[in-house]
Amino acid sequence: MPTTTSTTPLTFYDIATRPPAQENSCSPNPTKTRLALNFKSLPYNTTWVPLPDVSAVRQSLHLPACRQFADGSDFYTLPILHDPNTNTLVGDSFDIAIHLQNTYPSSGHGDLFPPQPLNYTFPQDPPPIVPLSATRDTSANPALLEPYARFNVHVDAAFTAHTPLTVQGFPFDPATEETVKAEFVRRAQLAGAPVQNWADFKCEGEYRKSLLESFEKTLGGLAEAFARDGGPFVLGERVSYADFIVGGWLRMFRVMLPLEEWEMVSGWHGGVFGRLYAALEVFAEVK
Ligand SMILES: N[C@@H](CCC(=O)N[C@@H](CS)C(=O)NCC(=O)O)C(=O)O
Repeated sequence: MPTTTSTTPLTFYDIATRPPAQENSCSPNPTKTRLALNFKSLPYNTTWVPLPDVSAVRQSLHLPACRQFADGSDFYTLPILHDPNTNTLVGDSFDIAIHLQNTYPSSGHGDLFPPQPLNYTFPQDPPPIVPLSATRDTSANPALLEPYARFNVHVDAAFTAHTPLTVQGFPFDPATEETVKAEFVRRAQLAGAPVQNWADFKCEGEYRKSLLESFEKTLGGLAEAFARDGGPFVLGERVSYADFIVGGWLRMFRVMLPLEEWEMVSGWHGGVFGRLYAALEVFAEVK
């Protein structure tokens, strides 16, 4: 049984998508945080931030950027967590999970980081597309936390390589849709991509087919981690932050892929990812 705490509610900053958030919120790194907060059964409120306001909100909290764009300029991101019980602000999903574990070690379902090897490796050198923040503090227990940190980088790389499949399914908040589309085009241009407008992100025909094949193959390597103890989680029946790392990305693909493709993904490799997604539902409540 999860234990409950009498803490003051925390504030969790997530990216606003098309309402209702319960159906459409799907940013992978904030989702990792939501799963961890729900696992810990902590009281919290969500502050939904429109995507064009993320920079201003993060800067108003005096949190440095933990990513950079292709031209080296700062890329301000969410999630952010404010914990009034410790007077702490944390601005990276992995750092947040460590904060929750250190501050509330036995809350909710207990240990987010049980010892496990987590050997999955993305086949190419993972490019630092979605880096961990430089401030992550694994020093409390490097032997325990480094495998999770490494798994986070490799899983991020595996899914990020296949995000062109999702772009056209982005659940835009109608209030900011045009601004956000223009911003995504600007970022792609900074990275040297030959795009002039939103329609140029289309991923269709042979390109889509080959990317789906690559995605299936890539997920095959990751599926092995879940096969070892029979699933649905990496540690069999015991959920851990490793499952939330993958779950954050599965949520994005579930929301953004056409339904028939999501059903394909859920069924690949003996249904490992469909079973994981279903087993994580209990931690996925959007509040
Ligand atoms: N290393 C950071 C990366 C955070 C990140 O990349 N967040 C994305 C959403 S998944 C974001 O805030 N994007 C804002 C934008 O695209 O403007 C973490 O794990 O928290």
